[in-house]
Amino acid sequence: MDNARIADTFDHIADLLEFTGANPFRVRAYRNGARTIRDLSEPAAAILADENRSLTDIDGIGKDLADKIAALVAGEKLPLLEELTAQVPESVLALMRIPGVGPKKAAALYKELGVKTLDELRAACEAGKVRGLKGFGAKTEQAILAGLSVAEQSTVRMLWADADIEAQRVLAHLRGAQGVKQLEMAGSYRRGRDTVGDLDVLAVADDPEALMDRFATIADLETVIGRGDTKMSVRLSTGVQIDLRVVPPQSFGAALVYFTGSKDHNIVLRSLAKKEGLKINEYGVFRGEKYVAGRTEKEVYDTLGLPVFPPELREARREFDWAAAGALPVLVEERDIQGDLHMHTHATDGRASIEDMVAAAKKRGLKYIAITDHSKRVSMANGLDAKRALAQWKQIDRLNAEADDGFLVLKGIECDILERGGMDLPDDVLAQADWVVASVHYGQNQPRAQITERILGALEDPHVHAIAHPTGRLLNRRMAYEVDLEAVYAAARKHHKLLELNANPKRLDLDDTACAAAKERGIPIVINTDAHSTEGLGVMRYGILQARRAGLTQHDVANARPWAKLKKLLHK
Ligand code: DGT
Ligand code: CA
Ligand code: CA
Ligand code: ZN
Repeated sequence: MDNARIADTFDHIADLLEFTGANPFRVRAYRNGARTIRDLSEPAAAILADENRSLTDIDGIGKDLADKIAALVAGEKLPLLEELTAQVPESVLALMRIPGVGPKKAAALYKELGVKTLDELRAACEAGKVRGLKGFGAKTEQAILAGLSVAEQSTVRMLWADADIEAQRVLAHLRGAQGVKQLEMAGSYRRGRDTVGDLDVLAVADDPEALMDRFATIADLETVIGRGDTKMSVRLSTGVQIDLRVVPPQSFGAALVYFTGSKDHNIVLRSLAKKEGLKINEYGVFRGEKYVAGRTEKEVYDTLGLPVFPPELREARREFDWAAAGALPVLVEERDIQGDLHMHTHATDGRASIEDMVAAAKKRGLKYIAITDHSKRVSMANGLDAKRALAQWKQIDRLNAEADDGFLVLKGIECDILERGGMDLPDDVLAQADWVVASVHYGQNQPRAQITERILGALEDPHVHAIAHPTGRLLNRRMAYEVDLEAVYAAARKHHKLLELNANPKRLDLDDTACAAAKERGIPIVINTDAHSTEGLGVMRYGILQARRAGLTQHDVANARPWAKLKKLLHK
């Protein structure tokens, strides 16, 4: 069992324990264990296999957890998990995963109202029964209803980052078949959508049967949903569905265009083709019955006098206008990024030291970073008060003074925007930072006007430089809070502030359409990783994908320039 699955198992145990009303310390031990294992930089199995090392050497892993990890790695079942599973009805598990519910509230709903299923939960909310429970209230009831809608969608769409792991595995596996000439992932995965419904693979192969036989041997296969002469669909045990299509070489480009989509992009293509007296489908471009093109995407787009659109732009948003004007943007790339301006260290809820983060950032080719630990309001993460922030910045001053390679560490902070409005740290402290990102972490259920006011207040604050994860969404888990983004754009523009595209694959916030709107209004976007470990710096690419979908160029991305130039974007 790999680290991610071990961590999921521990999280699951914690949920079940919490549901059954177990000791909170025991619950927390499993949650912390899950986090530790998830962030481990090597497989737990490797540590177990090394007789000179022990899992208990890792902070937060005691004997009990270590034994359970060993059992899981050995493929054994955990008696504790079996026991808990027997106590908790299956359908109740789905209740706990509703954004805004969680194990404790699920237990109350189950015990007090007898709610066992999502349908019963919706009915109870709609009947106004939930608001009467201790610790719930009308607002919670509203939040649960909203969460139910998120949950209904989230059962089918995976995060792009998770889809990527499966996509790479599928491609690697299929490449092992004899006579594969071309292989490409299409669909929403190729377009870089923040979430992906299913994977669509296209292939050219000498022997389609051999390729499909190979497909049937992929690890974690649950069922073959269907198989024909040139098409096969499977479902993996993770629930991921994959469609494979084998096409003749002269159709590969046409099929790639067709199955990359989006559907709306294809509709525009077909109507443009019609105007030229052409017909375009997944087999090729035709004039009457005569095949004219289809071997490559370029051949297909050439027949319509169009450029080969980067897949990220194929959403029938602006791409055809841009092409008509000969002004297709040159999209930002990860190698354009010079700095990363949002990350945490072990001073708060990160796992690495400043020095570790600097070394990892240099390895990634960055020229500067900002250390932005949490401010004190985030007590759960041991947020910094004024004294600790100032001490950390002194340490950064020393690091910069010792540096001989021009790498710059900025004195930063992720300062909370308080529930009542205003910043979590005093002006004279913030004034000493090089870089301040402001965030809403608490009071996310406040009314739209109130949350908007808080964010506008931060944008007006002369010490704040950017708003982090401006809508607070967590994909598949929590919807964006209510906020008037038009007002936020207007204030950001007026006060020369930046808006973040948080690259964490669970956030991707601002999303692609909001980034495009910000660009139109002249607001630079800063793409940050919000890393909580050295590995966390690797999520930059997910942010880049969304920036590309927004049509952002190198110029539109603030941190695709040296710090000295970025500073000029900011009004001091
Ligand atoms: P997903 O899987 O929901 O994240 O989104 P897609 O875009 O991957 O959609 P999917 O898997 O249903 O189909 C893949 C592509 O195939 C889609 O982007 C465009 C093309 N396609 C599928 N069905 C149709 C259709 O009825 N008409 C047209 N024009 N294209 C289609
Ligand atoms: Ca798809
Ligand atoms: Ca599909
Ligand atoms: Zn952060």
